Amino acid sequence: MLPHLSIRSFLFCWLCGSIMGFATAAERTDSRPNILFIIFDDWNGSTHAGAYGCTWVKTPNFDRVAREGILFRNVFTSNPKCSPCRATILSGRNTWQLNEAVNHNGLFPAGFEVYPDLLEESGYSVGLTGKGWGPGDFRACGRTRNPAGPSFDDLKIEVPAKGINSRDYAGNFAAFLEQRSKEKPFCFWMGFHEPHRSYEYGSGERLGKDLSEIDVPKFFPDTEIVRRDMADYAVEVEWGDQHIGRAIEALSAAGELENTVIVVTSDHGMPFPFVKGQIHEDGFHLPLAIRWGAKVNGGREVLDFINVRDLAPTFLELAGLEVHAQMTGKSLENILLSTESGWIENRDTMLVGKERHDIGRPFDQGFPVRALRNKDFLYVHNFHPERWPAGNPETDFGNCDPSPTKEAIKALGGHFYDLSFGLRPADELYRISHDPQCVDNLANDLAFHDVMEQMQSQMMSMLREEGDPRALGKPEVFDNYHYVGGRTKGYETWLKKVEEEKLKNLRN
Ligand SMILES: [Ca+2]
Repeated sequence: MLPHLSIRSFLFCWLCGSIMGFATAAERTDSRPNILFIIFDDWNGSTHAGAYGCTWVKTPNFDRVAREGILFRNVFTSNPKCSPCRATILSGRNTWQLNEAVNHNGLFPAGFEVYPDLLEESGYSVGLTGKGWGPGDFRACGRTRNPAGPSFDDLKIEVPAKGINSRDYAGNFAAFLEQRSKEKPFCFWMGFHEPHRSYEYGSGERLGKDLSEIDVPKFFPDTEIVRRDMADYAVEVEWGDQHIGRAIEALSAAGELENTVIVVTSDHGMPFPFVKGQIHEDGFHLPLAIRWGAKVNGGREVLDFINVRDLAPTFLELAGLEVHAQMTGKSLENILLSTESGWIENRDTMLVGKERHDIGRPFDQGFPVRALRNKDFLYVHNFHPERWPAGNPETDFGNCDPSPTKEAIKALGGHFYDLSFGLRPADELYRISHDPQCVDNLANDLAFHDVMEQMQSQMMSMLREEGDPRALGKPEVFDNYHYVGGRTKGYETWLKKVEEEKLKNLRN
């Protein structure tokens, strides 16, 4: 469906063009804002950025975007893993509203509209460098290109760094700026591969990180191995941050900085046990900074709860389009154009969840969870507490990336092992205002019984309204969706054993 300009947005664009578009007006007939969307892969940015108070990860360019624009304090992914989070960003829907795209390493159904396509249809030039939507298969359902945008070959644009593993994001973006159609606004997706693993062991110290400055969270043992692993992660974050700076320089050189909405975020928390892929605050709480020249009053901090599904509706509205009817997120336009800080629209409740991530359980089972976060608490419901949250021990906890920290915790056992790899109860309740790292489960504390009951009921009611099959008595759909990723070494042999055991028990 071709989107249409609303009258209000048309006037807004015309005014923007009249007031601000002089730098590019000579070449541009369409003065709608450009959109540069920058996404890190596995960055725990809401704690590991200078703008949020971190001293051992240096992010001067993210901090600049925040300082000259807005720093968002409460931003969440609907599902803390690469493909489902990115599917939410692109489609403006929560992951349980996306059929197969709810799962990691699954398919991206053709029936869901994504904002890069809608902007392109309305006259934008679109482009993509680095990691878009994935891992998964977008072709199986009839798509011919990554939902995050076309390749440079499709665009016939020559760039300095080609291929899926290209790390010269800013160089590629500068080439895009140079060779794109200059009459049109653009929408560009810059997807860093950092700080996803793997890392060069000891690179943090080699590049000057002082291990004594690392802030080790409560859910890890405070050891040299963990500190070194976190220092190595920090230098990967800093690589991405440099590319934010270079992208801003390229925009400035092209005369497009004033009229570009720059958005910087991440898909979920760091690739360490207890965090990536897990429903804990560090897993799903994201960084977000948005700069838009003089249009957005700088130096502001917003406390409203933002879901990454709010981005697609925002981009459409800023481009003067109606928000697509499929999108369940809510545009941030009013928040961006407000001059206030703090709570602006009193958005103070958020749903989070997951189904299947990486395999490591028998019969491709996921670890289904739904959670509700409000100002003070996080309530988590694990629908299958008998399953292993990070994957089965027999397949080396396949939903947790291999790392020195993972090995250290496995070797140590005990409390830290249980936190990262052990079975979890059906219900968890964390008082985020007192326990932001989610290490003290209050679900069995009678003092919080009423809070938990109220949140449980509110969560299920919200999920039913959203049409979540998990809340509507049809949970079987999720584990039946295709899995297109690889399996842990030894999985097939182990699965055979599990099946033999099952048959034996049936005969007995
Ligand atoms: Ca990721």
